[in-house]
Amino acid sequence: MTITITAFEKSPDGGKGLARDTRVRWALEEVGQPYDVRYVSFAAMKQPAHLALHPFGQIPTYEEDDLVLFETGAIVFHIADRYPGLLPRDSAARARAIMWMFAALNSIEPPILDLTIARIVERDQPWSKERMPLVVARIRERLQSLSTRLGSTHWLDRTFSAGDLMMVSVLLRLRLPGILDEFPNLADYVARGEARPAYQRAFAAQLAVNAG
Ligand code: GTB
Repeated sequence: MTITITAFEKSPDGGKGLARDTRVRWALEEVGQPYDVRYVSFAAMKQPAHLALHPFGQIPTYEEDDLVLFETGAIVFHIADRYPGLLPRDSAARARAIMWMFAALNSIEPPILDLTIARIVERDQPWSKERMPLVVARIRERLQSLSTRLGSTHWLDRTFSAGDLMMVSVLLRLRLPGILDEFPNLADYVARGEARPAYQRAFAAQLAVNAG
């Protein structure tokens, strides 16, 4: 059984690990599964061969025997479900870890994505400057709630899980705009995630391709 994922031929972030293949690499490293990577250009992503794997013409995708998946939530959940290491055995704790995965993707990532859109796609719109404080305020509101819930604990629900993997992956994007540092316990939480050997291996693997 070979696992193959797709990733940018050259990520626009130059190897900061912000493209979404990093979270899939991280999950595979956590569970100790080797994987191959097929690198695709922006043009190739919109061609029929890739669209057959990913209807929206994006990365990452995940192939394992006959199974083809897209959407990092589904991919990381599949990895966590199939291989031990990312979901607790206790069924209530497992349900909570899955809840945190959804929280990362449904409640935290959307306002963060909105900021990316505001800063890049909508930058030249006449209303862009005026809208920005609202966009940032929505992120701060969510981070404040998350920060309060996390408190001084290391992980969202006692032990590291796929929920933390997804939450850290989502929060990482806020380091550059400086918003993450406004919440010291969240900044420490992200640093704890990044310090994990599995994350380090995932980061190094994508850096080797994207640096420069
Ligand atoms: N919901 C999907 C998932 O979670 O899998 C979203 C997938 C997605 O947005 N993929 C992006 C993509 O393929 C790459 S990760 N974009 C190309 C396209 O749509 O044509 C998003 C991303 C890209 C670049 C940076 N960066 O350079 O900092 C960060 C994140």
